[in-house]
Amino acid sequence: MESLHKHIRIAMTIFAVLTAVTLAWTFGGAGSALAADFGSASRSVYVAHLHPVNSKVTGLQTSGEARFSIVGDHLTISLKARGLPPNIVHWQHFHGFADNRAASCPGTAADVNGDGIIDLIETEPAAGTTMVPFTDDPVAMDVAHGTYPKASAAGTYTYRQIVSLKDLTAAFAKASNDPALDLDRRVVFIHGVVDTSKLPATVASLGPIPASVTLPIACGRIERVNR
Ligand SMILES: [Cu+2]
Repeated sequence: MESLHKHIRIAMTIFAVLTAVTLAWTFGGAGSALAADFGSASRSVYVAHLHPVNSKVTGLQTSGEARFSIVGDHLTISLKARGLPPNIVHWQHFHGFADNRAASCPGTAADVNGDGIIDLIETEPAAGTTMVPFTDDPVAMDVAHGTYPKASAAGTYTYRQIVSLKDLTAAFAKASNDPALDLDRRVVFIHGVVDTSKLPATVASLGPIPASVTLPIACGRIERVNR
């Protein structure tokens, strides 16, 4: 009996060791396969270099870079900006045309009423309309009440959100009646000047929203780049 028990113990030990080896091999192998998959997973990257708009109003050269990185269903939206009117919240979105015309940033000719300022409404012939807001929850598509970044006292901010591409595309399709984000046909705008800015009455805005909130201060066309 004693000897049988000993045999069973030995057999169980061998089984346990083999199991551990098999598990290590399986998971190690799976880990490597996952790492290989991740490394080779196609990544699409889109970038917009933002240039100043209405620098006569801000007295600043607002600039920045917006980046859209897609891996699988994850879209990472990041935006770094500097030369912003400090200590205020800045609306930021991509704008474009639902009919898929390519949007572009407005030039000085966009100032059709000649008041020296390119207001939001004057950007529309070149850039289309407000589409996706870069808030703390872009999928909510809440342009007017979403939470946007606030510039530091030094006039900078860094924004970063990771969203489900599928969810954002669905929310966008519903809001814009456009089935695809088509990032490389859009432009990114940053808006907002201090509310004490003396804007003439000719500066138009969206409905009841003050022109100081919607005034464009930087724009950049989104382009697809390699990695
Ligand atoms: Cu906008």
